[in-house]
Amino acid sequence: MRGGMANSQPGSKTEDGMKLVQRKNRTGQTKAIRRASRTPDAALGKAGIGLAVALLASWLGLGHSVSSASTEAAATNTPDTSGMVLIPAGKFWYGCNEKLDGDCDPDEQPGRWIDSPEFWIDRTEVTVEAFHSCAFASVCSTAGLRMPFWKDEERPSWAWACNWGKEGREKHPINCVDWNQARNYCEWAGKRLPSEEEWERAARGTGGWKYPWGNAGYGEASRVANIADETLAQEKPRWPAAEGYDDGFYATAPVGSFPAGSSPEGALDMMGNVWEWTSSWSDANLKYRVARGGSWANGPQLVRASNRYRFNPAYRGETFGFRCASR
Ligand SMILES: [Ca+2]
Ligand SMILES: [Ca+2]
Repeated sequence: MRGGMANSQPGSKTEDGMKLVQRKNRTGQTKAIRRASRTPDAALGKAGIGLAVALLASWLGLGHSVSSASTEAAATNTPDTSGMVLIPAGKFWYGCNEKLDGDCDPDEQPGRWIDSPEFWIDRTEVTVEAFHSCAFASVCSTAGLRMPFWKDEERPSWAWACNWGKEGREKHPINCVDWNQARNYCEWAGKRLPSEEEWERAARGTGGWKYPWGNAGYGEASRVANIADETLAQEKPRWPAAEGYDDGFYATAPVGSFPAGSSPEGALDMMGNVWEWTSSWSDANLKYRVARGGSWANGPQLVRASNRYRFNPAYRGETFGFRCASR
């Protein structure tokens, strides 16, 4: 089983994310379901806001007042659908399509037709630039955005992959972001996180495609998504990258870099780049949130429209990001 985090080594059982059920990997090892003990600790609070402002001022080299920024925030709570795509209401195939997908996990089965209401979803993952606007408005906390955190530890060796504050990554997805930070951003934007059902509908259309663009696999289609590819494999030869597929990006790519990977309604990067937090709990105990879509650090087995993964909502992975939805 490949971990959701770049830190996880291929074939190890040390991934921070947890698949919803046990299954065997390609070498016959049984995936372990671990129980994470940490609770979300990055919820927005007064201290977080203060830190956010301080970090932001440092990042910008500016000294804007909080009061004026707060006024700006108050005016920014009506969803702007110009950067969104409309997903029409109707039935769609949800979960594994066994006719064409041999990589399905048990938690994707059984596939079935379900109803979906009309909704809007962001065309792309939320960018560093967009998140910055929320932080500048003193609404979004920037706590920890420069440091991956998972398995109850900070991961400084992967801090380079966190996009916040890195010159030239303004159009990249905000990552190293926990679930609460994602939810707070969407609320500030007058939106919300999508449910995993909505996310899957937006990713694959109605007819049970394996990917947003259809059923052609990586290497068969053109450059369709940023996943673990030949570019990554040049640096990490042991990584479970897609053989024969080169998207040109080692880590995250600017959002919208793969128009050939568009969903039927025009959503981009539903596959890869960063995992996307959803509003859905993965379990009755309300411990884990479901993330979808895989990332730049994952090989083809995990980067499919019906694949599901669960994460401790406190984790801030360099492979985690999000997009928002709205009705
Ligand atoms: Ca890549
Ligand atoms: Ca994505």
